[in-house]
Amino acid sequence: MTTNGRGQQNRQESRQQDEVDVRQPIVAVVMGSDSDFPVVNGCIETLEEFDIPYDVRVISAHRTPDKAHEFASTARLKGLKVLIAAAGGAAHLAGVIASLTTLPVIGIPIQTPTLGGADSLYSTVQMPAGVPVATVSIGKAGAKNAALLAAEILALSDDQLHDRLRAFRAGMRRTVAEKNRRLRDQLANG
Ligand code: C2R
Repeated sequence: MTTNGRGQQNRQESRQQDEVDVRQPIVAVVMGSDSDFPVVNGCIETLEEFDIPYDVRVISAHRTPDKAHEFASTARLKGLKVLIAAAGGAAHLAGVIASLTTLPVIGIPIQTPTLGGADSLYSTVQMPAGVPVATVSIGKAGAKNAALLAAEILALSDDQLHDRLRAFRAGMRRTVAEKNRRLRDQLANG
């Protein structure tokens, strides 16, 4: 599966249905199985929200080691800037990818029915010194934060993206202020 990012909702709405995003992907999102997709989708939606061109694919370090090797070792040459890898259980995908590239790698630990995702978290985060994987939290919050962290890395050299991140934070502040106001009104009015 390969897909390019299509931008914020208002941008999407202003685009024609058949308009193709031909920009070079700068973020790659890989997952160990399509069963991870319901969680990883939150990451993809956030990349879209920030208008970051991305590529998505299923690759497994365990089940398709040759593909994982080929993907990671050519990622930089292909113009990718940040790699995001989601996996569950014995989640070696992010670590293996990180071992084959100097691009920043962000790991998303996927929740598991047996151990709740602690297995995925530990096997993603506990990298030996020398090969970092920036590991986010288990599940949907982590998936969203992986995209935000990628955006923050890219915004170091992209002022427009930085502006979008600042606007996102301002929106969050307004939402929290509104929640605070509503709760206090509710409590004051019994
Ligand atoms: P299936 O649903 O296909 O059986 O996969 C996937 O990320 C998924 O969460 C079950 C789980 O296996 C994980 N998986 C890994 C790796 N490859 C697949 N952890 C890997 O290479 O690390």
